[in-house]
Parts: sequence; structure tokens; C-alpha cells
Amino acid sequence: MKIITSHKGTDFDGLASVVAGTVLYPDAVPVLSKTINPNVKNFLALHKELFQIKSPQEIDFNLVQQLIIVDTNSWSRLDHIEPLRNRTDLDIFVWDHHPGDCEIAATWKCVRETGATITLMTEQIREQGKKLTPVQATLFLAGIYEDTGGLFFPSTTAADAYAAGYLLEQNADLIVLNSFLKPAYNAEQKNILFEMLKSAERIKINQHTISCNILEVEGHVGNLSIVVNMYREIVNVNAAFGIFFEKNRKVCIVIGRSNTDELNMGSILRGLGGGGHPGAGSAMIKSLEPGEVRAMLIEQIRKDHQPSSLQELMTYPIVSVSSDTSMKKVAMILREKGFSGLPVVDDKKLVGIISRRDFRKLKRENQIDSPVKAFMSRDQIITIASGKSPAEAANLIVKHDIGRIPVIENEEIIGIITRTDVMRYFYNLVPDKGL
Ligand SMILES: [Mn+2]
Repeated sequence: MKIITSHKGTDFDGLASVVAGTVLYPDAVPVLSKTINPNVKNFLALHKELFQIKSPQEIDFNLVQQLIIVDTNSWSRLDHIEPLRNRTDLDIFVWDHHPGDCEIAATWKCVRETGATITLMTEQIREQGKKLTPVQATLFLAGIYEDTGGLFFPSTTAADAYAAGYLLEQNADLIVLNSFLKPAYNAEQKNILFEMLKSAERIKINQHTISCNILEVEGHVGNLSIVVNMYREIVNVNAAFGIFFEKNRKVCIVIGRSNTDELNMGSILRGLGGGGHPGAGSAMIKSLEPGEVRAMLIEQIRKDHQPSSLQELMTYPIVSVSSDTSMKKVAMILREKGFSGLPVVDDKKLVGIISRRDFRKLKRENQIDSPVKAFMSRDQIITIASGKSPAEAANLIVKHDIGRIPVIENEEIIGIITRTDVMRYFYNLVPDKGL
């Protein structure tokens, strides 16, 4: 027996991929976890009989010989087929779009970085010339749209757009799709935005305009970050925070959105026990009045000054040598400081870089007394102008895999930006996966 399944908390990409699996492997039985996302549940409530999906209870796992896993590559998301986990005789196929986490030992896999798994499976269906019904095409397109935010997310690839085009050719119905992909912004969110705008205010902290709005809400409201972002755009501030107070649960949900790297939502809200990334963050605070939360938040914003320029971040004064320094002396400095390389500077101008590697160029013993200019590299030295941002420095470091970049101003070297400096800057910018 062949079964095909996807991760728990099944989303449209998961369901679409399972159904696509039944097109590619007609003898496979589709099995879904009991936990399914609400919008997918709504879709299935109307279309279930079309897909003949089985629950894990209906499967005799002893009879399973082949397992096709779609839209995940991790056993931790496959609780519902736990009995199969330790079977060594299984033939396992994996279709997934997250190349990072390849946990499952598959006998065959198609894992490629795309916006959605269904994109990969649609390609295969198209290649094999298999026919799709309009319902299948609609479901597949829902998978692509949900996982790529309607082809908007940066994770979207050209392949997703091609697959979407193909599915539209196969009569995917955008009106049906629209009604199942829950509108992110509906009447509830509209009311909250309207309330926030009534009491909108702007304050200035460290040269940035900020708005910090307290609002009482009844119970959990979804998609508040979209509301906060719209609010930020309308009120026209660098960063907007919504403090949403759920009176019955006595919790404050804080959501922040910013449009500048200098106001890092992730690090500010980490200060309140939450997390996030530079542009968006959130925190949940219990047993404090919203007014107290607001005061804490403002204090946190004041403290959280991000170095915005390379000058603030770079190391200086720099250790350098002049071009007539002997290689012997250079070797000594490198050893003493534990550096892998040094800038060679004449009259404040960078003329070369000498690194440990360059010592391989020494052919005779007495060359150790020769000046560094005979061995340093002069060409294609990566430097960065002092006006550039820390993020640009980080890009260069990653792109060229170098540990240190000279910072140049008016053709003079004024400092060095190192991997460590950049790490220090980015330490607070590491996205918090948990939120
Ligand atoms: Mn997916």
C-alpha cells in the first residue's frame, strides 16, 4: 500500500500537494493529520468527497510499503504517521520546498527552493501531460498564493509564477480561491484601524517619529500586524506600535512595525520579552496595565540605539604596516595580534593587503627580510566607503568571504570593519523564529 501525506497544521500548500500526489501516483491513498488550518478545513468541508482523503485511524500502517511525504521534510511535523517513523523497509519519497531541513532519509526526493511545494508538483504534472480538473487547479493555485502571499513574498520564485500561469490556463477559479484564502483585512481589522486613527499621536525619540497607541480589544484578533502597518503608513511615522489590551485575559499584545533599520523592532520588543526582526516584532505582556507597558516600551526605544553608520561600528585606529616594512616584521605583528591579514598603508592611503596566505610566495629564506610590497596583493582589494551601511558591509563580507574590510573616506583608510563588528551589529537582527 502507498500513502501520501503532509505536515500537521495542514495548509493549502500541504493539501494541494497531497492532492497533486494522487494525480502523480494514482494508486496512493491520501492521508491527512487531524490538525488542519481553519481555512483549509472550510475548503474541505465543501470539497471533501472530491478527494477521498483518509484519516490516520483508517490506515493499517502494517500494510504500508511506500510513503510519499509532501511539503515537509521533518518527522516532528508528522505525528499522525508516527508508527512508520522507525520502519527501515519503507520506500519514502519526499516533495518539499525547504532545502534547509532534510531530516527524513528518503529513497527519492524532489526538494528545491521555491515559494511552494505545489509548484514543484505542478511542474511534474505538466511535464507528464496529466489533466487537471478546475477544482484541482484552483486548490493548487491556492497553495501557491497562500505560501507566496499572492506571489508577493520574497521567497517567490519565477517557477511559482509559471506554475500559477499554468494553473490559470487549467481554469483555476480566482473567485473561489479568494473566498477560501481568508481575507487578511476584514471588518474587525477595519474597526480597530479606525479606532487607532481616532487617537493617533506622534512623538519624537532619537530623531525618529513614533506612534504608540493603546487599544482595548475583546478576545483574540488576528492579523493585527497588518493593521499596525497600515496605521504606520497613514500616520506617517518611522515606527508604529499598537498595544492591544485584552481586558478579560489581562494581557497586552504589543505589535511594532518600522520602516527604518535604525529602529529595530526585534531588539526593542526582545527588551519586553518578545521578539521579531528589524521591520516587525511583537511581545505579549501579562499583569501590567497598558499605560505601564507603554512607558516601558518608550524607555526601551530610547535605549535601543542602533549604530547606523560604519564609523560607529568600525575598529580604529587600525593596525597597519607601510609598504617597506619587512615580511619578518609583518609575520611578527600577525602572530602577536592573531590577525589573518593587515592593510598596507602609505601616507594614509591603502596600497595593498598582506595576509598569511601571501607568505607562501616566499621561495627563499632570505626573502623574509624583503619589504612587504613585493608580496602584498594590490589588485581587487575589497574596500567600503565610510558612508555605506553596516548591512552593505555585511554583504561584502559574506559575498567575498573575507574577515575584514578597510573603510575608506576621501581615499584614506579610516578604519577596518571586521566580521566581529558586523556580528555585533547583527546580533540583535537575528530573526526570532518563535514569533
Ligand atoms: Mn509549503
